[in-house]
Amino acid sequence: MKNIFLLLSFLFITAPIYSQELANVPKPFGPLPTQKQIDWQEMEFYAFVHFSLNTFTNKEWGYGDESPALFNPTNLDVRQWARVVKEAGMKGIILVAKHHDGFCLWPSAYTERSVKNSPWKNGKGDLVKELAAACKEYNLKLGLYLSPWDRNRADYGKPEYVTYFRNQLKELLTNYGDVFEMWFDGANGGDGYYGGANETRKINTLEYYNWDETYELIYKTAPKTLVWGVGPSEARWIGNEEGRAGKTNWALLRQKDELAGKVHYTEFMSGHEDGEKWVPGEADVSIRPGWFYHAVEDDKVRPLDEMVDIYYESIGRNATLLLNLPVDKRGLVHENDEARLKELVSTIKADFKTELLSKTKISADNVRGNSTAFAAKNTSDGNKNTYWATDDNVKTASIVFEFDKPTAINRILLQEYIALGQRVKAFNVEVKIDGNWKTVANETTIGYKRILRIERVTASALKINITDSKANIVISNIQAYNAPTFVRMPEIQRDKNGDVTIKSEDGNPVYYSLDGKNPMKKSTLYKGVFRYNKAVTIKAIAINTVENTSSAVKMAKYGVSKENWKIVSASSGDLKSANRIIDGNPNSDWSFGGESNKLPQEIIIDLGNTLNINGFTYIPQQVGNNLNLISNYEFYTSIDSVTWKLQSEGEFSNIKHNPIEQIKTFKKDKARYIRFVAKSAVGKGSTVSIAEINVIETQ
Ligand code: FUL
Repeated sequence: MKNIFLLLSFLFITAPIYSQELANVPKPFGPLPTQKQIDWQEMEFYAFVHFSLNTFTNKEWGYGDESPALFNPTNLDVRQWARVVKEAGMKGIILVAKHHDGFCLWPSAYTERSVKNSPWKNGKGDLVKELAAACKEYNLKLGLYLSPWDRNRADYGKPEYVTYFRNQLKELLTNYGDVFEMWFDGANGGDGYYGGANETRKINTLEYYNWDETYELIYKTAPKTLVWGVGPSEARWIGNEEGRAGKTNWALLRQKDELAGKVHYTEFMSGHEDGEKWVPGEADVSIRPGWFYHAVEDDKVRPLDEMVDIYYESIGRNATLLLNLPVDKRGLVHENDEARLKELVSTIKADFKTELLSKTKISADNVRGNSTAFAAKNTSDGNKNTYWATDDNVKTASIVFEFDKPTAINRILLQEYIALGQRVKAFNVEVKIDGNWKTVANETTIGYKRILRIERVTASALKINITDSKANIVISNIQAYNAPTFVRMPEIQRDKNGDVTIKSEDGNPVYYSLDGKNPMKKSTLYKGVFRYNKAVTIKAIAINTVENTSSAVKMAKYGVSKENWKIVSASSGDLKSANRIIDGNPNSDWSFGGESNKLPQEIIIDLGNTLNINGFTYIPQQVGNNLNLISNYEFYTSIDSVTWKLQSEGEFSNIKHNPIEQIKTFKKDKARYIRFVAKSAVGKGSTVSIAEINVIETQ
């Protein structure tokens, strides 16, 4: 009885205060996220797995005619994938259930092109099911990728294929428990097997799939699933396959324009300030250059420096990070990839070890209704549902954090309370040093999360000035850290003659080795350009002498230098500048073809000596916006430049969105001359460009 009385009096006294504050809650502004989108955004970091027939055929895109019998992992262990992902703090795994070649990792009732016709588990396996179970065990969410493009199906391009596609969608969304994200890749149309037709088929993606209807089906079947990619999706591609969002990054998109084909994908990096829908960005990137596993990339796992930058430029720029781990032929995440992931995670953990603002004195020059419910200190209470808010129409305001004593900081993390919309258009950061305010950052959007890396300063106070906002300010979290100094790896370059230059940040001393062993401080100190024209693996580290810390090891692998190489002829283009394709510098390129020189076009190079080679690499143009990329090629060798032998031909798959070094291998042969033919280009034009051509030498 007494308790009831107490409760009633409590309600009576407190209710008016709460209702007043509730009534004063800032009004939502602009397009808003759904709860599903908020939950998804809070996942922040999750994995992608590309593992299919391509893993066994060593391709990035299958043509569609590969036999399911090739799918034969020797040691497949999805629990290993889940463990690696869990240990990295990622929250889920998106599995490529069907890539462009049409092979299905689950025994689909609608096709024979699946695991059921592979030797794996005698055709009794179901990889999607196994992974769903492993995700459950490790408390990870499962997502699935179903390629709309199918280079195998005879009916691709006809209405029947859309029915097939939807049937498969239903299978995936009903048989494997909750699917947190459904991934529809944009690559669609082109040449393929198509049931033996071996032809080029183009479709209008937006019309062909009737996405409105397809989405209805998805939501009816699986309302918890967030749909990514093409159609009226709930999350967008970030516009590159490098995992980098724009510094300015709105979670909004003019999706109507996009669906009308009026938005170029490069706009996805920043979204649209005036977008009419909440369509946040997801940054996808592979831990290696390719999406599928290729043994030649075992030593090309992205360096730690790059991985750390990716983290800060995706999660730190209001995007989620979808990191691909290409499972190898055994059916495991490769140890090199796991090791790099561990390095990344320990770097990030160290960066965010001790939060520095929660013990400061916090004040703001405007607090909504002067109410504690919206106080400045809410940005530092560890509660994601409380926030600092300003009065209506107050779109500029400052929040100040005063330290007890001067404190070193170099990371600042900010979060808007996105349930009420994304508002901030511009802000800057000031620090107080020896009594004077100094501006250390000038930025634009915040969104769900923004992390700034600034030069380390020792400050007695920190001030964030919101200088422009779409509506009043609503910020839920502000933190600061003092991350350990990250020593960046040195850059290694070797030119045509074999002259090696190594550069480091801030002139940090560099130690290197030429014997493949990891360099240490006892290794050779780099004192300036040196010549090394034989085949070599150069490894180098930079040392921060103040803190006595080292960078990660930078590795550069070279064949015999190109000092004896000569351009013999080219079917078009300026011959003199063609030397740029053998100058050892991937940032200089040369173009040929063009309006009056339709493809195919070719170039012949004299290697100066007869070499044993078993492959070549083509580095496409790296610098610029509209890269002139070769999509199909032929590669010949000759000893006398009279008789030529075709060593390799085919496509540079996915080069448009991932213009990485293309590595093609073939059976060892002697070659003095090489002839590289550009058969077709990405896009409409016929100008093609080469940054560098290399050969792979062997004994
Ligand atoms: C691309 C695809 O074409 C690649 O093969 C890969 O699946 C990547 C994630 O998306 O557009």
